[in-house]
Amino acid sequence: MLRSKAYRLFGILLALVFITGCTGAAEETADPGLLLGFSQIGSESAWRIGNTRDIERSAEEYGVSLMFENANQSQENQIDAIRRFIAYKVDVIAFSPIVEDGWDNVLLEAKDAGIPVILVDRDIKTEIDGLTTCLIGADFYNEGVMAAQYLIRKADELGLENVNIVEITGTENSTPMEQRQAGFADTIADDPRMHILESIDGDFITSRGAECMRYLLETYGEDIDVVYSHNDEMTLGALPEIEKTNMVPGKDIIIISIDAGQEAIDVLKEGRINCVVECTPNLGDELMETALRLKNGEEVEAVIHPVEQIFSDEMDVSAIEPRGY
Ligand code: GZL
Repeated sequence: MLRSKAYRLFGILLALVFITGCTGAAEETADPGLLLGFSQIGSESAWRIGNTRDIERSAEEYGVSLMFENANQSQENQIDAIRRFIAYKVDVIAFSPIVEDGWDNVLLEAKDAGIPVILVDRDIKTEIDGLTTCLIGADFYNEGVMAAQYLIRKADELGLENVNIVEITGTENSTPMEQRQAGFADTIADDPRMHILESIDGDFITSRGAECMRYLLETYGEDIDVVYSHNDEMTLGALPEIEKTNMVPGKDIIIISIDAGQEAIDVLKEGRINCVVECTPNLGDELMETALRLKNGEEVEAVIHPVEQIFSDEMDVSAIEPRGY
């Protein structure tokens, strides 16, 4: 009796060792995890730097191996980076396209290589279906709408009968530039008080924002009632140019910006600008979760928009929490 029990126990132990051994072997060949290639536009703004920081943080937290390349504002560098990701056989490619056109060839190469592509932040224009799987980024059109809705409320509050607007736009042919411009223009279109004197390309950078503001002040001077700037860097470049005149920004000229980085919130609190629409750079977690779903062969949403808010002189700005970018 005892002998048969011993044999049974031995058999069970042997089976356990075998299963564990097999499982151990399975673990050794387990999925090494996701390898994600990401091409970033550059480091042109606090928003962009915050976006990069959040993607790196999220990759670390999700255990994703990140191949990160900074294109320094060059579409050619982004295309080269995507080709390197293809050659390296990454699991998923993600990128923030600096402009909307010119991606078909390289994305067809990624498609032929069987590598799914995620758009982060900005979109592309193409006639070819299936080049990308998902767009994770802000609803830029709505940001333009929110900016215009604030201006309409402000004009009502001040009893303005005529509102002359100058617009400093982001990079021409980029999604945020085109949609922020369209959302704003469509929203003021039926308001007879609103007139856009001129729109000028500030390329999302501080120095160009200053140059644009200098030109606009020389051209329109005290006729300017509103500056609508597509991002904080250009706004922060424009402010000192206005302050060289006898006009006070935030009082004589209504200033509306977009991104809501810390520096913009600081000048909002100082009363030097009147409104800043949030465009969150924190897209890392949505990117990692979507990339992991694609690697596992799961369906993903076509568009993922983060929730965004507006900060303005209509609220207690002293209560605005630190922005983190
Ligand atoms: C918006 C992003 C824009 C920011 C700018 O999602 O594409 O690019 O508004 C940045 O600050 O340069």
